[in-house]
Amino acid sequence: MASVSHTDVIATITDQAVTEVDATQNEEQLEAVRVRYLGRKGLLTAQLKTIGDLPEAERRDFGATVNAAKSRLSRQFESRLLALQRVSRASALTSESVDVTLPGRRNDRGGIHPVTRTVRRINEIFHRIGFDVAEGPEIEDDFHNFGALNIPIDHPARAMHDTFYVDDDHVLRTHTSPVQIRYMKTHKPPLQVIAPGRVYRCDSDVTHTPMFHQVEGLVVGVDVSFADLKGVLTYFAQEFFETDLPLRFRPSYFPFTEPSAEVDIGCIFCKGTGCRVCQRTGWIEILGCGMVHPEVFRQVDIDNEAYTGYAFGLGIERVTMLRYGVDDLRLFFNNELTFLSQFR
Ligand code: 2NM
Repeated sequence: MASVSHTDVIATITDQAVTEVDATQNEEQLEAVRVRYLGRKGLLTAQLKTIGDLPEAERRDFGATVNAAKSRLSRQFESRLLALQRVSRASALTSESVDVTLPGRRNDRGGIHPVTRTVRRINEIFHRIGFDVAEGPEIEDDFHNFGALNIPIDHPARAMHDTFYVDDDHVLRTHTSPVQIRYMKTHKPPLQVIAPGRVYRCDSDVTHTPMFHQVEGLVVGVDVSFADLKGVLTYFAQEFFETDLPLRFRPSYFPFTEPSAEVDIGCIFCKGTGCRVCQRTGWIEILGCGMVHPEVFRQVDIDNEAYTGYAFGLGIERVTMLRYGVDDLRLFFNNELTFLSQFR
C-alpha cells in the first residue's frame, strides 16, 4: 500500500507542477517553478530521496515512476520555455523595430552670405577684364587712410564722429582706398586693381551700419582717360545687373579725384519711368569715381606727367540690395536664417 500512496503523491506533485508551469508568464517565473520542483532541493528530487524508506521490492518501480515524472515535467518546461521565448521575441520585434520608411533628420546646409556672393561676382567681372584683386589691413595709419588721398587735416571725414580712432595715428579704415595707395607703392604702372573689403564709419541708423563693404577700383597707365572710365563702368554695370541699362555721370567732388563724378544707373525696377525705389527720378546712384588727383600720385611716387589714372568706389550692400530686391540693410547683419537661407 505504501508504494501506491507514494505514486499518488508523485502524480499529485507532478500535476500541480504542470499547472504552475503552464501558468507562468515569463522565463523568470518559469525558472522559479523549475527550481521548486526539479532543483537539488526541489519537491520531486526530495521524493527520490525517500526511496530508502521503501521495501527492496518496490524501489525499482518507484524509481522508474519518479524518473518518468521528472522527464514529463522537464518536457513540459522545455515546451513552456519555447512558448515564452516566442512571445517575448515577438514583442521585442514590435517594440524594438525601426520604421525604415520614416524620413531621415536632415543636416542644415550652410550658404554663402549675399554680401560675399556679391564681392565674388564683382571680383570675377573685373578679373575677366584684367584687374588684379588686392586686400589690405582694416586698421590703417593716418597717411594711408587720409594723407596720401589728399584729404586735408581739417576735412570733416577725419572728425572723431565720422571715423573710429584706434589711437592718435590709427583708424579703422573708412574706405578701401588705402589698399590702392599700398598697391601703387608696390606696383609700377600700368596697373589695374580692385580692392574689396570691410570699411568702418561711425554711423548707425536705418540706412547706415558702422561696418559695411566696399569695392574700389584703380587703373593707372599712359593716356588713361575719363572715356576709359565710362567704358569700364558701363561694362561692369551691365554685367552686374545682367541688363543693358543706361549710365548717367553727374559732376561731384572728392579730394582724391579731379574731375569727379557720381554715377547713376537707369532704375532697374521701373526701367526709368519713375517708381518708389528711384524716388520718381528714373535713376539710382550706385558709385563715385574720377580721375586720380595728381597730388595722390605725388604721395606714392608715380610720375603724374607720364601717367594718368581713374578710380571708383561702390558700396557692396547697396548694389546687393538692388540686385536681389532687399529693402532693409539690417537684414545683412541680423543673421536671421529665414533671410540668409534664401541665398543658398
Ligand atoms: C571713390 C570715388 C572716387 C578712389 C580713389 C583711390 C585712390 F587711391 F586711387 F586714390 N581709390 N579709390 C575713389 C575715387 C573712390 O569712392 C566713392
